[in-house]
Amino acid sequence: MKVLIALALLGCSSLVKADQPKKAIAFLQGTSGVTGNITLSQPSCTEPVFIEVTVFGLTPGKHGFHIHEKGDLNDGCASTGGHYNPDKVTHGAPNDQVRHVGDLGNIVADENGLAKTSFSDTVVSLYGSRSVLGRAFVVHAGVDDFGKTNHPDSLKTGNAGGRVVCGVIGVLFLSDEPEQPCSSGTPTVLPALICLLITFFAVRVLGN
Ligand SMILES: *[C@@H]1O[C@H](CO)[C@@H](O)[C@H](O)[C@H]1NC(C)=O
Ligand SMILES: [Cu+2]
Ligand SMILES: [Zn+2]
Repeated sequence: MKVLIALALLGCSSLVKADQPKKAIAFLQGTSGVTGNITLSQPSCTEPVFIEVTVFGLTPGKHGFHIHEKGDLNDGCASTGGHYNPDKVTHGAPNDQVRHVGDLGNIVADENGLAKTSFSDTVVSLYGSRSVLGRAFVVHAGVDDFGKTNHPDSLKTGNAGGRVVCGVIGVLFLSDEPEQPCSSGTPTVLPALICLLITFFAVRVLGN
């Protein structure tokens, strides 16, 4: 009997579906001589995405850093469209309540032109219909003012100046498993709970 219960518990626990982690990479190249890459990794659709940035050859100082709408590099960074903004709201800082999905603030290059940083973001996602896969990172010549100045472009683009370098966000790792609908955990453990309940009653009936 104990063996049976153990087997049933094992069977039930296998019904808990874990989200498959996803990883993406944008390789930066272009005519400016600025190079580098940006990797994104996200363990599941309810967790923040972790972004690691390495960019070489920038002018020292702050550079606006965004995800733009399109992965179209036909006309270089110019054809990547505006900031990725599915909610049609105004431009902001990464920690603002109101911001474009693509608003990731500034990266800072040191005296050697190297910008190396990593951070988490809870708005950008690699899952679902708002996934940034296939869109493009753009590094700007100037500073993103987070929509907080009087410049006419401030609430649109952060007035971050020209587009220095860009790269399309492509797949680095995707699971072969079909994607689960994004939910905060409960429904994915539901089949396992039902399974446990059935086991519990079966054991009682058999035990009598
Ligand atoms: C990204 O760039 C860094 C720094 O040059 C390098 O160490 C790393 O291997 C690159 N990652 C990929 C996946 O190419
Ligand atoms: Cu931009
Ligand atoms: Zn923006």
